[in-house]
Amino acid sequence: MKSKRTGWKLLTILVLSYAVIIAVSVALGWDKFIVLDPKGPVAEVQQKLIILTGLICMAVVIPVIVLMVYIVWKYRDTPDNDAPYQPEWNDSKLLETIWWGIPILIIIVLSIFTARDTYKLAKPPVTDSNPITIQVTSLDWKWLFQYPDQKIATVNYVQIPAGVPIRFQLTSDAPMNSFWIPQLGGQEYSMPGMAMQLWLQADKPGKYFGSGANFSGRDFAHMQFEVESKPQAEFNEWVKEVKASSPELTKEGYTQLAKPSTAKQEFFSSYPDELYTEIVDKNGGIYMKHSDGLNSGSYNGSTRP
Ligand SMILES: [Cu+2]
Repeated sequence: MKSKRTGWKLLTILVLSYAVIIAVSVALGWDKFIVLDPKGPVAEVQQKLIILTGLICMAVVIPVIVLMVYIVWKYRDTPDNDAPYQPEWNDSKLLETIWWGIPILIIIVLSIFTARDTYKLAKPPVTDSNPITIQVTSLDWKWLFQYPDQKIATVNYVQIPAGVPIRFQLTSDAPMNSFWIPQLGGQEYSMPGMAMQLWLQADKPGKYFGSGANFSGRDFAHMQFEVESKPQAEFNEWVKEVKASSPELTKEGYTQLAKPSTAKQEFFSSYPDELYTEIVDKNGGIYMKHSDGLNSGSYNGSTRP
């Protein structure tokens, strides 16, 4: 009798603790779940997919938890328990069908929606504006951004025009990392010798958090960058200002920058031509291009920027 009461006490404490943890994190930190606070079309599609996946998973999680409690209670070891005892029972076509059928259905539904969105997001978001390209290199332990159309470069800061699709090209001149701006969309790997492509867009002006999402050594935790989305006119002004007031990034300057260290935000009025392709080529020179659909991924270097 005594152990039974202890069991209930333990269960009550457990349930209450979970309730407190959930209540506190919702009250204090709901707005910090930036993955669920999309600010552009790519992140919006992905948020819907995350929510759909979460809801479908509930079709498994909730029955499993309910059944677990029910079975523990029903077959509990007390003298007056009249639950059937069937040691020879070993087969049920009905149960087999249920517990294989539900997961198969879930996988089919998730595959359809995931494939649909993956193909959709490999293409630029649909807008009236022309996309711009930004070339991103992850270094030990900082991010370099080059603007091939504007011919400026920045470190740990990237400004983008609002409402314009951005074609990020990603590579690494250090251990691989992962480029992530949670409110604009999911992460994509940056790898030495390979140029990956990631379309993102911010709908409105604003500041967004960006970071490396793949461990890459000692100061990995400092590989954060600021993303600022501005109206097109202000973006153009900013480009002019950087061109007028910032130093050049020279070859020597890049060599210094690439050395392992952390960095503050930096701005450069120009950079060596072909710096990006040299970084990709010296490590292998593979250019992935997804903009015409997934099948055009290329391993032969024929789809250079
Ligand atoms: Cu790769």
